Amino acid sequence: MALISPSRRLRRTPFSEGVEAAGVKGYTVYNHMLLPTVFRSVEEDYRHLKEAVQVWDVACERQVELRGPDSGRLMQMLTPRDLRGMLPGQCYYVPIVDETGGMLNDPVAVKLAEDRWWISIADSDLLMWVKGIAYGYRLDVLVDEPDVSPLAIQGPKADDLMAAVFGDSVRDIRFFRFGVFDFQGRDMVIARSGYSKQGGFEIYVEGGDIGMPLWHALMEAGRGLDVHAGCPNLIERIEAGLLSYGNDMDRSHTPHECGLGRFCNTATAIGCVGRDALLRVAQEGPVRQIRALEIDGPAAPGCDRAWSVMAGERRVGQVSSAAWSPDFGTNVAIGMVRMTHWDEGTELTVMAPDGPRRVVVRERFWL
Ligand code: THG
Repeated sequence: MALISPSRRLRRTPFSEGVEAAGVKGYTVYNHMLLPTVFRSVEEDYRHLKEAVQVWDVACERQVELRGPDSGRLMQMLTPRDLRGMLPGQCYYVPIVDETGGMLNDPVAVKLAEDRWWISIADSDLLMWVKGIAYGYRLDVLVDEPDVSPLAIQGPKADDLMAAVFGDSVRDIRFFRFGVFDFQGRDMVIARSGYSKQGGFEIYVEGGDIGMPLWHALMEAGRGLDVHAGCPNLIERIEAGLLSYGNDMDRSHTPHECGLGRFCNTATAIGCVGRDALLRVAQEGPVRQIRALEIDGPAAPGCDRAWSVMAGERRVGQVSSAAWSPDFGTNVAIGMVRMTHWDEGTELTVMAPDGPRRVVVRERFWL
């Protein structure tokens, strides 16, 4: 593939210098920002992620900040997940839907205080939708993108690395909770979360100037832990069933079709703009849904367009992400399958770019 041309529109991050020094080999664009995709090779990165610890530049997980007395009300307008029980110090994975119940984004909401939230967004311009709603409803809230850049520490040795830099108390952070920790006199929000199933943390780095000092401190402290620069890993995230907005779902899908029904409480999410639409579709339940899929044959090529899934002559779904899994010894994939063919063990045919292959519907890869 040709090189990607740098420009001001394609934003660098506070950690780009470290990423480049670590020998990044590939990037994608995410929220108009560079997101590394490969360091050594996708398979080597995968193995290392499962055995050691990695530092990920995920600054592209931009924050939409809500500040002011109406921020809680605005947050609830955006999502069908009931936020009434959510306390400051908690993070929630929240589907964000439009007035038709279509998925606009699937961010992590971080409740900093009753009147202050960060929405840690996936790859869509959510800021504009949120600003539009705040303005249209005359809400008393400021909506902006602050200078906050997440840095993820992922892998089985993440606790040891974090404890070396921030002290042993980081070990006490519970899943999807955060605490505030000091680094060189600066407050850092640190959550136990991240886009892998290997465990770890996300540091919300406020102020680009402190990015490289923190990067160096982590690399220095992690020498004995085999720390390496890494990035969200395609193979591991498919095995883990973590969805990728824009790849696995978009505005044409409801949260239920995305398998995100467990993050919806539509009946009690009073104020959610997509509530009526979702209540209507939730009556019958979805007729297509995200599934884990196993694709036969040798390592499949990258999925850069939807691959049709067929039952004989009939199109019954599509594959949206696929990768060879060394640990499972097969191609793992994520796709959307019609209800008539979505049961565990159903055998179908996927039209991969190099020809048709057998594909089997799986409940999930993990467990
Ligand atoms: N962390 C933060 N921001 C993000 C991501 C992240 N923004 C972009 C993108 N990732 C958003 N998408 C996801 C998808 C899955 C999860 C988080 C963000 C996730 N899901 C777990 C699961 O499905 O098993 C846990 C969900 C739960 O139990 O609450 O972690 O990674 N800051």
